[in-house]
Amino acid sequence: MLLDVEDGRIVRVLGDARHPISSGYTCQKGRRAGDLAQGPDRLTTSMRRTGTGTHVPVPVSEAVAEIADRLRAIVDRHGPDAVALFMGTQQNFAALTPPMARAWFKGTGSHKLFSTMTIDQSAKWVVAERMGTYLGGRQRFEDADVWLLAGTNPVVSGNGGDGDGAVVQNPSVTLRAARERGLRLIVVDPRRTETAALADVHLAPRPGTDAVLFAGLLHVVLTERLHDADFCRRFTADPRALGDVVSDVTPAVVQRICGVPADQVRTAARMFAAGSRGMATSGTGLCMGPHSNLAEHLVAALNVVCGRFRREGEPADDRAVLTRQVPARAEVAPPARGYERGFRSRIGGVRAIRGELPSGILADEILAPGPDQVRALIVSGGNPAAALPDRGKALRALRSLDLLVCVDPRMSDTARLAHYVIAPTTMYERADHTAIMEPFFPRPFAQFTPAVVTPPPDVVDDWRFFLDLAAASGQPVKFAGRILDPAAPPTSEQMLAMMAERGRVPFADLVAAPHGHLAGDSGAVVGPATAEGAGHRLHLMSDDVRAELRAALTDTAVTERFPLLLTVRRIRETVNSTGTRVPGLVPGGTNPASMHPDDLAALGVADGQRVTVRSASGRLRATARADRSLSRGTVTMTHCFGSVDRREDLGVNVNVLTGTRDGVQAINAMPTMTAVPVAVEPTTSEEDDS
Ligand SMILES: Nc1nc2c(c(=O)[nH]1)N[C@H]1C(S)=C(S)[C@@H](COP(=O)(O)OP(=O)(O)OC[C@H]3O[C@@H](n4cnc5c(=O)[nH]c(N)nc54)[C@H](O)[C@@H]3O)O[C@H]1N2
Ligand SMILES: Nc1nc2c(c(=O)[nH]1)N[C@H]1C(S)=C(S)[C@@H](COP(=O)(O)OP(=O)(O)OC[C@H]3O[C@@H](n4cnc5c(=O)[nH]c(N)nc54)[C@H](O)[C@@H]3O)O[C@H]1N2
Ligand SMILES: [Mo]
Repeated sequence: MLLDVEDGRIVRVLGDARHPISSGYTCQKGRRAGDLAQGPDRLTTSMRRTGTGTHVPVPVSEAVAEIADRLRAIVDRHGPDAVALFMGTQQNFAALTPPMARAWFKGTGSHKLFSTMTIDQSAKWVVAERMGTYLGGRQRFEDADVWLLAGTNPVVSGNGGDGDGAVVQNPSVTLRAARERGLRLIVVDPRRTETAALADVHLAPRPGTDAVLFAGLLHVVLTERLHDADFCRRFTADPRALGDVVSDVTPAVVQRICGVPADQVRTAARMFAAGSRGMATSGTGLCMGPHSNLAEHLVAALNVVCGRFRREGEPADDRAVLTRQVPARAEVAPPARGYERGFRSRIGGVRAIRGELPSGILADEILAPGPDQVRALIVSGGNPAAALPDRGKALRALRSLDLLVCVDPRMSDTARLAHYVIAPTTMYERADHTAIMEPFFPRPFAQFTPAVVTPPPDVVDDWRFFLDLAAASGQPVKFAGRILDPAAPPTSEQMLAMMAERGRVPFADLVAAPHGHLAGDSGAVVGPATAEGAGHRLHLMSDDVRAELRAALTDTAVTERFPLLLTVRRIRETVNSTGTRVPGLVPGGTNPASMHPDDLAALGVADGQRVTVRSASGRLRATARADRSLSRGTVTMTHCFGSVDRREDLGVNVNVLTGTRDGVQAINAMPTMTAVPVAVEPTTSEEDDS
């Protein structure tokens, strides 16, 4: 990005046309970075909550000392598991924050670690734990001739699931160019999204039925023998078992359950299998659905049976530039089912997966009495008050805490409930580099930037808060292999240099390249299997996966009471709750409930009229909007709007309609946040006033 800074203030933000990755592409949120960093709601000091619930400024050193005292008292009485950390999405946009937040947390001795991964795409973790992982790397977008995107809308989200970084840089231009060079694009989405409009084939399944659809795609690939028999033989344990399980899921069954015409299922399966290279990748539309772990498993299985991975001797994925490159090998890490051994929560016996407890049980961890009940919560770069399912319960839980600390540059919903709000620097006020963004770049690339705007006097870098808190609590902090001395802490630049020590570009080279550094090919290739690894196989089918498919085949989500399905939808102007408060950014200012015009007409509702949306978990009011891109029978609303302060007109929080009881996934306690059964009716004007 190029910034015009006058008198220490950002006056203009532009894309950098000389940038080798972005070529100057920006999104509107990026161009409004000045408003995000220095708008009227930007916190310029940390805050302490008073007895009456208002917040008053507090010097950050005082806040840290008080927080450390209160944490110590809680741990002395209740033990370390009474302390929890919630790591939000924006924590990942500063390279130093995640490792330092984790380092502080490790020193507490608590098991109560939560992040947004488990209300997002933790199904991908479950798949790796149940199926195993191929260690040679995935095929790339740049030389692919087919790609399938399911439940992701990268043209708006810049995401593309766990897809390839090449898809998400300037996504609509990239996808168009790929199609011009011959790539076939298949999109699976109940909405005719901005991405679906670019596709060769758009399958629009009934929301929540993707598992059946992917079972049907696998059926076609396996019965027509379009799979990669060599890859299956060498790297999978049980291709036959998968074939047996999907043998009944014919295109006709898919048509009945998913509403996708049988011939389209065949066309898509053949098109995907006919491609010589290319992956199927999926996003929140699958990972938030009612059978998310199964749907993800079957997407992964499709990639496996089509052999969409790099073989021995092929160039390895070498996008690790500042981080250590892990050698790629043509072998399998077998399924570990690590979640069968992780720390066991007293809430439903759910276990930690990859060291984290699922955020779907966070509110219960706080509310349910028990010896290790969570009483103190530190929130880093997240807004759980807005993001957690079952908004009512989430707010009750956060309000009941003995200590809630929120590190956030704005008074988010969570900050408003917090005892302490720590005001951090924002992105142009701190030095940073791209270590944790590497997988999102299309090519090996790295960039460093110093701070270019002077922060307000009493704000701290996020990482410093965690170091200072550890120091005040008497905990040592280990970073990049050494114990940090809190009395003489390194600068952010020194920390960033330490973090990049095991990379392949010297830090000085990075500093000398203001437009970023293309690292070039490393020359690494996929190596042969080790003696031990040669015996390992991917497991495509197991008893639990088989049982999940049986359940998905008989699921009937819509009922007379809730005849419509609410689906997730992101908009260009906000990233979760970020941007909702920037004046003039969101068209109309709030989040409408969008429906197909014929569905609105059937309900007797006009475009722009107020409606009530009900689910088994709650009800809310919203403004109806006609939207022809939607399939009949679906309603979309964007999440993370609304405010705990009723005087603010910020739309309404859709998590009033989601719950943590019904449709929760086994293993990762992932709630259903898309394909939620709802009913919509016109709101009378008296109702709306109340
Ligand atoms: N119903 C429904 N619920 C959902 C979703 C959905 O689709 N539907 N999506 C889910 C998903 S995928 C996610 S990831 C979660 C999002 O959950 P969260 O990550 O908890 O929510 P965000 O709104 O992204 O919170 C980011 C916070 O970080 C703050 N922030 C910005 N910059 C900085 C910084 O430099 N430092 C610090 N410390 N803070 C900063 C922002 O002001 C904001 O308050 O929501 C989930 N909830
Ligand atoms: N502009 C913007 N960008 C963002 C974010 C943001 O809030 N705004 N959030 C960031 C975050 S935290 C995340 S996790 C990523 C998410 O990135 P994506 O997963 O790409 O998120 P969405 O754009 O909501 O796309 C989800 C798609 O799933 C479709 N869908 C809904 N239900 C179903 C279903 O049952 N089946 C299928 N097949 N599709 C379904 C929706 O119609 C929608 O088009 O985006 C990131 N990028
Ligand atoms: Mo997310």
